[in-house]
Amino acid sequence: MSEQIVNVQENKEEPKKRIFSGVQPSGVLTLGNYLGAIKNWVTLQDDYECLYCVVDLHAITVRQVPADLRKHTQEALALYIACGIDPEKSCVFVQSHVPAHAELSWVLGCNTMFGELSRMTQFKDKSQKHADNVNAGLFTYPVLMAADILLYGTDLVPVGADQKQHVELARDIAGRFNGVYSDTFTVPEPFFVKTGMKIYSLTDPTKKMSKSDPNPKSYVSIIETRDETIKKIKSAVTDSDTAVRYAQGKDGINNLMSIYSSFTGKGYDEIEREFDGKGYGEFKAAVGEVCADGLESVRNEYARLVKDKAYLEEVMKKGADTASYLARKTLSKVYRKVGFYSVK
Ligand code: ATP
Ligand code: LTN
Repeated sequence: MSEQIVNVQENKEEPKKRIFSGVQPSGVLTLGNYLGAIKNWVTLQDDYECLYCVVDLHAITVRQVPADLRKHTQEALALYIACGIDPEKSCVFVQSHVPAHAELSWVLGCNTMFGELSRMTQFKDKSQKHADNVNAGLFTYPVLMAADILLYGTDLVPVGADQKQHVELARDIAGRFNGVYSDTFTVPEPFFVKTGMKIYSLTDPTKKMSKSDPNPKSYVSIIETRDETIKKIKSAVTDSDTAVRYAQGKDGINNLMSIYSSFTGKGYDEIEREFDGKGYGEFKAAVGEVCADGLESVRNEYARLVKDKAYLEEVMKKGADTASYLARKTLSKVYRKVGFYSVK
């Protein structure tokens, strides 16, 4: 493949740092994914060389309905673009389209200790949640994630706090491999764009808002209708107090204040003043409005894009070409270093 068709490549004069991140197509993306991840990815595109992946290989660590997985993969890609990721600036692709992820994952797995993987809290959480399907993939999930990151010489990995342990493991694996086989991988840094940006479930505000939650009332989907969003926020679980205040024990209100703040840019003091003497009903209606308004352009753009399958597939193909080119270079180096026999 020629260098010209690769839009993400090492710029020899002014090297930009490289970023890699991904979301699993395990459901319809939520307000949590938007505010906690994708919205931040958009702002990084000009200053970094970004690769944004739809990590479908990771998604099958939990049982998926095949037709839904296919649909959610296409939807996730359309949503990345609808949220403002520009495929001309960033490499947008689907993980299973680049076989090097699975290939590197095997080699890295042979350089990762059982004990290290046993300590991963996401494995412990997910194996409790899916006790009937504690499969080997769920256990080796972080190795595949390390492969995603290390294949591209990634400098920074923008993720939510829940993924910090996985990025640290990727660093440990890279460091160990470099020690044994000589310098091969860039050791990545986790990159938390906005601390505290965690959105909680609307039905249980002590739990993270999650796209795989079986109760759709617990999350705001980025693409549901305006009325649905307003209705869900209106019925969000709060407390028996009446004052709109950010305080300990008021998880539901704190969560709504954080959502309101993200869309309006207002601080908590200002929000408290704005709703002084007004009840929860009025506050919830206002949060619903700003949230529905804030997502409107994404919704509209998504509705247009999702119908354009030809365009989405073109983006997928171009992204996979770019990513494959970069990934192959790393994989060949790794294969050589570990001693795999190569024939010209
Ligand atoms: P699942 O429900 O399948 O476990 P999820 O909705 O929790 O998935 P992921 O695909 O695991 O989402 O995460 C994608 C990105 O979105 C990660 O960077 C993660 O930190 C971020 N993210 C997910 N949920 C939230 C949330 N509620 N608040 C803030 N960020 C979130
Ligand atoms: N495990 C991540 C998704 C993910 C990822 C990655 C994020 C898979 N591979 C590489 C950053 C870099 C999650 O569940 N949020």
